[in-house]
Amino acid sequence: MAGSALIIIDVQNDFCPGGSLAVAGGDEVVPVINGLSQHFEHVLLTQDWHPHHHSSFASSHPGRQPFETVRMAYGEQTLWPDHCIQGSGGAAFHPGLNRTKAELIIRKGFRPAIDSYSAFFENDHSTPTGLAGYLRERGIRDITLVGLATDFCVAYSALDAVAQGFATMVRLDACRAIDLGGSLDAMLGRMRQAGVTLASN
Ligand code: VGL
Ligand code: ZN
Repeated sequence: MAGSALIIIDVQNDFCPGGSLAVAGGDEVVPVINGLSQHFEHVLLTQDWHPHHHSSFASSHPGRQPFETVRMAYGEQTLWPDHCIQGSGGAAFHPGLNRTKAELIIRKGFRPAIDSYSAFFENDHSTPTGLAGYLRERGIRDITLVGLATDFCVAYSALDAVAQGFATMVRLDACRAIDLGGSLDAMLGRMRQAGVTLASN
């Protein structure tokens, strides 16, 4: 489709089976996304890219466990197992993901004190990644989001995308969820409410 972009969120080894923050069936999205890529004029990737001792890691908070929540300067933050360490194999894209067509890789989560789920803004909801400007300057108005995880990085990217005025679709068949304490249903509801088109094929 002309003027439209496929944005592939965090299809990285650590989010796939065997990885440190494995999403159930995470690797199953790879062939689906490879097929979809053929139909888009623009293909972009995001890559979760944390320094060692990142503040979103439970290991950086003595006495805290992964999947607990802490209060940070910018609000509530879920604590995660160490994952997607810059330059590590876990941070690499799934080897089966076809990246030949990708025009841009947006890295996020590289600031030690702040996490970034969304491809557009960090978790303070005000520090931009530059993606909105890139898309606008290239004349891209329609975006389709796929990847990992549905209820975190995909969902927050989709919410920011509609708020930034992009026509936004999430292809759920090309996403898999973490589903932490009902987060999948909650985020599907928020996306629907915000005007994100949720599609399954
Ligand atoms: C993600 C948790 C922590 C994601 C990234 O890609 O959805 N989730 N970092
Ligand atoms: Zn992360």
